[in-house]
Amino acid sequence: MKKSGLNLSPTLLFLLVTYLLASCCTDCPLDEDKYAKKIPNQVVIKFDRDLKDTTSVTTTISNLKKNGAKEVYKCMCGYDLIMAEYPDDEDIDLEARLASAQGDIDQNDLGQPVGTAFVNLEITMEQPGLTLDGKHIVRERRQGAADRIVAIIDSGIDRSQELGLTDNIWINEREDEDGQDNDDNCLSDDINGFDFTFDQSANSNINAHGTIVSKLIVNSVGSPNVKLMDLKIFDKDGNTSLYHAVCATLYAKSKGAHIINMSWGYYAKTPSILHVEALNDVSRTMVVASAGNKGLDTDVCFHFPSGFNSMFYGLKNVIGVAALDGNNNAKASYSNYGSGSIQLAAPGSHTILAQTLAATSYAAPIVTAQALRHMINNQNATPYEVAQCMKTATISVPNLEVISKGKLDPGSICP
Ligand SMILES: [Ca+2]
Ligand SMILES: [Ca+2]
Repeated sequence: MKKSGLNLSPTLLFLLVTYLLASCCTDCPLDEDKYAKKIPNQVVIKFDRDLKDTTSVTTTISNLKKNGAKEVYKCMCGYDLIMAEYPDDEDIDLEARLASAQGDIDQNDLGQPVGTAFVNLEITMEQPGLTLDGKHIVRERRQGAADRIVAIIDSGIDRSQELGLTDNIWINEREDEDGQDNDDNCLSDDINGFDFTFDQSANSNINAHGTIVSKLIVNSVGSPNVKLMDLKIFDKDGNTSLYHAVCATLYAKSKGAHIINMSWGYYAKTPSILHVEALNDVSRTMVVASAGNKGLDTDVCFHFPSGFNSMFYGLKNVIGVAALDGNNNAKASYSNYGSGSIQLAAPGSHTILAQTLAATSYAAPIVTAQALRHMINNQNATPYEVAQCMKTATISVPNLEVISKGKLDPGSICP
């Protein structure tokens, strides 16, 4: 099998990219305040070993609390991320806090820190969508070998019967609805997925964005073999953090998702290496990400995760998706684009749940749906193979400034 992912270590690549960007002459017209902001009172720590090493973790959490952290959150067991939150009104220089957190990490036998500290970033959804509220856990159906799992990292999925998604909800068969963690991943009742922002069972959806994304996928594929894993990270106002997005990404990997749909993103001069490493960690999973809706060239105004497939980052499992206009013959005026950063375009205008909506958020699910069709039709195809095929199996569109120079081909056969 062809090897995916990076040849350089993510850290080396990040340093190289940072150097290249700093020495370049990019001129993005975006206001600085539109870039993802650091969350000043939060530090994310990535261990060099997973959290099953309880002695080290317990010591570290205890050290962090002794040194001023008001709360320490664990991503989940089996992975290596925690987030320390400090009092809101604490006025500490961020770099000093990072150094302090790093210094507090338990030392290994060589006297070296056993982890790395990162800033956390705010992520705000560009298209919050309408309001829904569905509190239903689906636990009746059982999965089959032909099923293909798509993780919806978004604002939650409404599982009200009338929305018609219940047959397509993924079920964690090792978890019961009993308030306990039955499958030993340190998350209680993660039956259909998990709500990482509120650290609870994913059973509510206040912001309809994730439901619309899910409905577009299910309607487009029309197969009971599509299973939606509900990984909720956004609150009702469309806000989350990179830490929650990374935790959800790692969860999708841990439960065998074939595709991750990310109909969101953030602008940054350079992305967090924490994010680069997380997507490199899921290099065998296909990631479909929306390009963003500011009509910008993301070759100069960098947008992530949609831009991670660019030559700078080279994460080949990622497909960035621009939106076509209502006629599907040209890029929509609102859609971001990039000859070196966004892979292809797909229909972005849809009438769904009695609303006419247009955004790159709703173009990405059309690509995800096509990938699911390929994987259901060809059970031997790996997500990575399907992703590589779909990147170039496009229909050419004049003047379309994306890597493939084309739009999604609904008649393509991949791989
Ligand atoms: Ca669990
Ligand atoms: Ca349980």
